[in-house]
Amino acid sequence: MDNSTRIALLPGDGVGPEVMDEVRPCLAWAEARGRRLVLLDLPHGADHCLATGETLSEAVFLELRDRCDAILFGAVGDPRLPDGRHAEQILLRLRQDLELTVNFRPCRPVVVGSDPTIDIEVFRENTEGPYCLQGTTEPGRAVDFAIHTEPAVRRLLEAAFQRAAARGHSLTLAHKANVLKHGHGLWMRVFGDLLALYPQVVAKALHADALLCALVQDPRAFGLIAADNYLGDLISDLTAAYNGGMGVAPSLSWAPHHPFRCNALAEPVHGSAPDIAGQGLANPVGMFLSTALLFRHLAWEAEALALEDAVAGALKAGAATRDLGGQLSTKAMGEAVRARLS
Ligand code: GGG
Repeated sequence: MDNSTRIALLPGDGVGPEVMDEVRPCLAWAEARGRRLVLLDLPHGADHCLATGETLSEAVFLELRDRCDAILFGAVGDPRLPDGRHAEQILLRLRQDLELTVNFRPCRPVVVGSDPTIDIEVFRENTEGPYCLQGTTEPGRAVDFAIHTEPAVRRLLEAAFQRAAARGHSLTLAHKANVLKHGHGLWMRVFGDLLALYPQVVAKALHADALLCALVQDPRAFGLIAADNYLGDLISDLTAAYNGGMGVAPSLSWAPHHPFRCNALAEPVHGSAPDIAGQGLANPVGMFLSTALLFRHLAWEAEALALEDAVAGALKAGAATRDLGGQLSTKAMGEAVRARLS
């Protein structure tokens, strides 16, 4: 039986293909080190949708779900498709239908000038909340529903408690249960259940607005932060600012209950950035660090560490794209990182 790891590459839109091109050689590098890999390159995104009318067919979705182990994703979003439906039907569908509840967004600063003592990990629920894609627009009235289900909330919080226990870190739940009584009331109840099961974890719940103020004032006071889809999205963009901004931030999504063969999607936190696409201005670091998270998920710890060290080494030596105050192109930044991979 073929025991290769099958990874689907979905570069997507805007700067997605540019940053994806920089990590492709890292997959070849992992193979050269003895990892058995089969790659599946997929064109899905705005160009493909405009050319064929297809976003993500059922056949492709099933191929991903049942015959791949993981997805490496670039970015999605294109001004030619302003209603964002293709983004919903590709990225949000993958997160939801693969049940990738946990979106892990670490912030461990390595950019020159950032504070290396910050060590925050955001656990964002990835499939529900107001991003459930259900709502209506009527004349003079618009409604977005937010759905929170106990299995997803419990899965996300259990993963966060387990990680906090393993790392000896504090855990803070971001919520607005004072106004979102139903949905965030459920989060508070499940959080309370788990508090009793993990007495070793120093955990508290904070109103998200107060949490954001405290996070700006003293980021070192935070360890893990757990949040629903919406709050987690916002909080993790703020934490990205502690390490050079959106171009550097990585993420990995997975399903702790392992419902399907495909159980991981790695993608940089940044979107498609159409304003700078195709100009060699994108920072590939978020994509490199997301690839490292995927390597770790596959239990390729040596490769994950080597890639993270290569990124840290390149940044420390002064390699920087424009968003970090440097002059390097996407490609030159990629080369600076890869040159440190042994
Ligand atoms: N690589 C992340 C990305 O492409 N984001 C675009 C997007 O539509 N994001 C929605 C979300 O992250 O919830």
